[in-house]
Amino acid sequence: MKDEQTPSRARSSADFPTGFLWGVAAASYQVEGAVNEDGRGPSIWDTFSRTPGKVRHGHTGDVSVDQYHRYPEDVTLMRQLGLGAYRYSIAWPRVQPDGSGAFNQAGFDYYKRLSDELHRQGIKSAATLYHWDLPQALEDAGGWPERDTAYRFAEYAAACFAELGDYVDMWITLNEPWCSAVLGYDIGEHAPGHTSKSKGWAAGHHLMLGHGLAVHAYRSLSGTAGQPGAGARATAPIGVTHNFETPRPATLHPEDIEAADRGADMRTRFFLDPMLGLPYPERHFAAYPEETPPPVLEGDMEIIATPVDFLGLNYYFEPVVAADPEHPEGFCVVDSYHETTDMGWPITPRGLSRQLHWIWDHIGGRCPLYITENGCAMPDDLTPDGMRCHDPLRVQYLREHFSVALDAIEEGIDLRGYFVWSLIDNFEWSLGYAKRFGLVYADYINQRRVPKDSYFYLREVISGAEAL
Ligand code: IFM
Repeated sequence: MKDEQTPSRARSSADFPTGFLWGVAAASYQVEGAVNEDGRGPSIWDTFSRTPGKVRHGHTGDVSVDQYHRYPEDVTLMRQLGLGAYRYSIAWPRVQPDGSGAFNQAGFDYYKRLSDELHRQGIKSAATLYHWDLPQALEDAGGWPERDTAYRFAEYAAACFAELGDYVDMWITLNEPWCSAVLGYDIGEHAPGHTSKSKGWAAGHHLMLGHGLAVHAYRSLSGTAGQPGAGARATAPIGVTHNFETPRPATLHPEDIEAADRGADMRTRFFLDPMLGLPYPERHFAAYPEETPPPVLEGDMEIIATPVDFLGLNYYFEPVVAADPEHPEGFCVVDSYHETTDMGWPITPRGLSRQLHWIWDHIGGRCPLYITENGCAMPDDLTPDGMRCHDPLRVQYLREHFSVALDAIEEGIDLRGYFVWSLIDNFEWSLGYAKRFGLVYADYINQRRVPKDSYFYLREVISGAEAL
């Protein structure tokens, strides 16, 4: 096995297949700001971030990097970087303030302006429909643990396909439904902050049901006058983005190998297996007999299994797990020897290789993959003159992960693109602005953007001038 920190032999972006898509990713609540403008309704993250003690330093996404107003400058930074695509998310409460009923044209218009600007500068528009900002009114009605939220999501998705179908080049239904379900409803670290395992499972099921209904609606677009979606094209590929975990066993003892396998149950199999027509991982539910398993109705699993055009993977690190008889599922996460990022996450580029192979084998190669997020938070600072930001650790992190991605392609995995998280530093959820993931440094006082060394590194990689 290759050492974690050792990059493979030096190659360049020219070694990636023709058409390989280089992009950056971001999410509405993390970058847009303008939370009270042009008819946007409140989301669960507006509520959560205003609740004392939920977000570090009481930070909110009220302004963030103000991309709602400054998107032309940000798109220019993307073009100068040589990017092929921008993966952003549509704020549901911007286009449908209450999550049901009336739509808000001004909200759609913002995403049309953004897409027009991207296209004008030669960049594809990749829209995620749900990156965690549920309209507050839907949460007040029970949120994702309620089945109706899945139907509301499908209705919202159909409206986006109809309005934005001519503007979007790639659709992603959900971003990391594990986070929405588990961090939001089971652990409570994210909005809306509930702590119930049964609610987490119900939320996960309804998120994936909403995903399936949305893909189904997309597939049914006929353009026939009078039908929902009339006039919209349905030619752009559609998929979903997950943050799977495929843990590494701490040792090669059978108990640890079994522990690592169980570590993939909730994080990976729960969200992936139903997409493949397989049942939920029952042994996960069996470990918590006092909880209520997901409320699956007849036909749900078939809807969730509606085929997608691609699968998006967000990869940041590979956890190490060991057997733990005290834990209901028999495993626990243990410390690893790796260096860590500013999030405390181990730097494990070879884990990306293992995950790509795990997923590719598990899905039997049935659709292409994209890395829809990868990147790292580092303790970045501007130089004393305020003109530069040296981030050698991010450059090294990216170099190692790019190289592994290329290895995976050469090993036969159909990986079509790579989106770095993120263009600019932004609101990192419950950690507020304390963590910087950007290729560009954000000065939150004056909204100045300062490209970091990693920005110039990526520019050279994409142009082929720099080895990976
Ligand atoms: O900032 C998040 C993003 O919203 C979802 N994926 C992980 C990123 C870093 O934590």
